[in-house]
Amino acid sequence: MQEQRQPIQRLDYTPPPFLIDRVDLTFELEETNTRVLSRLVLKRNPAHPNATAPLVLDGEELALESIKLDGKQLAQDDYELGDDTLTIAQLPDECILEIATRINPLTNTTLSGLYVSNGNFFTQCEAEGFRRITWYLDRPDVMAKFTTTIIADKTRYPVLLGNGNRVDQGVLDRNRHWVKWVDPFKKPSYLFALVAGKLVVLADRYTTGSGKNVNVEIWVEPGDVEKCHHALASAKAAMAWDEERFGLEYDLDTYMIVAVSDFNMGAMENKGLNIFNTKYVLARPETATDVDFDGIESVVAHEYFHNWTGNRVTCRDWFQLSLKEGLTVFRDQEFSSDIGSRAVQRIGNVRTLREYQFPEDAGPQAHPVRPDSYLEINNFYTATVYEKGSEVVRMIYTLVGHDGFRKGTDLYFKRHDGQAVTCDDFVAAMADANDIDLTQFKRWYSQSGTPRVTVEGVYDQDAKTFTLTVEQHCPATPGQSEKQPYLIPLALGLLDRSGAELPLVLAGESDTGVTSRVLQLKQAKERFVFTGIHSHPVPSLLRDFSAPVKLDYPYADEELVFLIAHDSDPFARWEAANTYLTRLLLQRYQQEAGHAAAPAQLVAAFEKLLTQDRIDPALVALMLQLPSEQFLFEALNEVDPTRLHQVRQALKQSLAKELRAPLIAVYQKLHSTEPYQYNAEQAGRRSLKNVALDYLAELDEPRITELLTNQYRHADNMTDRLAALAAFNQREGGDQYLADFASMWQDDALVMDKWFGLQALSDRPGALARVQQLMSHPAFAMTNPNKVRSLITTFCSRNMAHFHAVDGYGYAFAADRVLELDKINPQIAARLAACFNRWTRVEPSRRAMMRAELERVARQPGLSPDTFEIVSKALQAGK
Ligand code: B3K
Ligand code: ZN
Repeated sequence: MQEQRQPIQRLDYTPPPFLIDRVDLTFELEETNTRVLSRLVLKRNPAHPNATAPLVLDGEELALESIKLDGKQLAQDDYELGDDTLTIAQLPDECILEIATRINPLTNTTLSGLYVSNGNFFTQCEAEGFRRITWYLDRPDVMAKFTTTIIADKTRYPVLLGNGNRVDQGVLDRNRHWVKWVDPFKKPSYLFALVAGKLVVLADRYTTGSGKNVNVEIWVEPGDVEKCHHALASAKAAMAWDEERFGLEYDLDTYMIVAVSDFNMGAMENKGLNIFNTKYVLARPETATDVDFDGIESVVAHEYFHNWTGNRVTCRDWFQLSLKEGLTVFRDQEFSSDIGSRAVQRIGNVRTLREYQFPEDAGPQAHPVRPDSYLEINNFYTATVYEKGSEVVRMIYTLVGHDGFRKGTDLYFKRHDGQAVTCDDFVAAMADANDIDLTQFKRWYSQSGTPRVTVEGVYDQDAKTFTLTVEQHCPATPGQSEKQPYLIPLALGLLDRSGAELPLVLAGESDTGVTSRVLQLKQAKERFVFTGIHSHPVPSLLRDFSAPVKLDYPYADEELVFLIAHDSDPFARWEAANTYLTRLLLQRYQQEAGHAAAPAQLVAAFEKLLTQDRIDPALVALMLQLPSEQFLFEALNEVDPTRLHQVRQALKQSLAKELRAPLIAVYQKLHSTEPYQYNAEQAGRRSLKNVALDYLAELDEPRITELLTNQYRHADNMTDRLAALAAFNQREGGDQYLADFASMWQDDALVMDKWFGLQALSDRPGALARVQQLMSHPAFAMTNPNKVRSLITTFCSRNMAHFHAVDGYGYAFAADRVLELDKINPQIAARLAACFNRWTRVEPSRRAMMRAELERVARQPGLSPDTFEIVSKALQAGK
């Protein structure tokens, strides 16, 4: 392995030596040679320990043209140019620096900094992209007021957008024009943005509660305007919701969203000028699925909510990332719950957490919600910081209640508006506003790993008591061998054998009639005695998933089936089904009994779900789905992923056979001819219908093929068409439908991403060869992250059977792609490299092959810090 830079440590934080009051930027845009003029108004920071410290500016891939200090040109020995730094030792306490820099946006394939996509200019500065634009104190605790003047060719770049409000514009010689933008709010450099090019707009107005008129604008490439209505409506809904729920109004004259097809992630909350991946903006019923519509709604809301949680109050340093991300995810989840189905939203969020965050917390990259060190901060935009971070905020919400939480956020904004703060400041506002002590709770920010909560219940017939003994334990994680007990909110209920909810009265309390309550676990082991219980109850535990833990209770199968039918908490009801199915699949895997028929008890429970009318179809759809292979994998050791896949597949087939009639009946009942609309109700019915179809597609009968063909041909929307195509994708003879689909949608990049993604998930023999072949398809490009994610990352992280094929070709393919991408776009390469993270958990022969590939990647000279950090930590796990 090679020399790499030193990790950054959280405890090494020191305030910046200088503060920047103002930044005036002028861009002369040229594809290969853009000139950036930056005028910085600097002053020494009294909070810095050394009053004569030099100014060290960050910069990467910049060509320095000139520097002026207070109007005077600096000579070469007045400053020092390092690898990625520009140091000026002798500076007055207050001064103005003017720096001229040249950059090449066209060759910037990292998509960080200023780059070109489809002939237009875009920026991405979070976390450390601004230093790829100009020399700067590129850290979030330096907050300055920015102006941006953009100069560019009028014909090629008719639209010039920046942060804040447009204040002036004009024309220049050589067919050029300019626009000046002023952002009245101080901000860190990571929120800077600029867009220039041939774009068109869908615009509307929104009037805030206090009467301010805001222009809401969505900017896209010509031809895409008709696909922006859902994003626009989502933005307006988010604006109204944030006023209503959190008392937070928008603060500029214009709120802009710009869509770009080359983008490293989902979207970015730049002040007043959010930049989005096209995937989270563009949708029409014919091109986007219900899942896409839902994703657009929540990502638009998420970025909009950052205006307060992230922008007005920002992070002191990048270790505090969850301060804005965990909180903003919590806010977008609440938004989606309020405008759609809370239960469906909650179950979806828990599934995501378990599929992405639990493995992270159990693997080589495990880190606390507030990490302690990093090599490359871009590797820490993780499920732990985002999703577990949101669960941590949600636990505070559960502990202080709805109104208490609002008191806490009100105090947080009152104290910290315009500041760069820490997770401690957020927790302190919550604790102070509610007069509670959250000291123990804060271990959720500092300890990594998923706690395991083991519960036992003992019923005492004579005393009429039910005693729960609860133990918590958090496994060791890299760098953390010992853990302290957490404060865990455990929501629960008790059901009697008729399904009635029992009043929950702890020994020594009087009956208040509550039938669902939250216990606060604080110790490694504790006991709770419920009184007045007249028969042996069935406990309903961790209702609404009240804490991000793994819970064990020795349920009998019959008790789980009982909870599936009776639990009043929708999450717990779904969880009962999930627990039952997980247990069954794991047993079959372990006993090599993969081909046994589905148990009668399960068939009966599913049949009941399919034939009843009481439960929301969306919930039934969720309950009928088998746990994913990723989720099952985590519960096993020395895993043979191929066998795991086969066992799951066999159960699915057996259920399809046993439930053929009720599945067809449900399918027919829900298959409607009413025109497509995206709303929770219709989407719920479509999801149950398509889950039924997915089971039925396991049956090799002409009748089913006909169902699939009809749905594929006659669907008026992408949700249904893609569901049918997904089934064909796994069947012999499906290729003609894949070809038909491609010829219909070859010009729609986002639809082609779905097509690539389906084939990456194929079960059929030769899946890897197909993926390799598709890499030369005209619609594929290694430089486009959406394409790489759809085809390559999907194959390597979700096609368990083929990625883990015994011949090891899947591993070699993944390593080759990591190395290839590392030269193009290190952030995307590092994300892909994470497909090796669980290598120590597979059976020995695959383990050896995965290790060899990881070592091959790690040996590569010139590897980026991004990829190096992921593979070196993965290899550490084997030591
Ligand atoms: N804050 C951005 C993510 C930036 C990722 C940088 N590698 C999007 C979001 O979380 O809203
Ligand atoms: Zn975010």
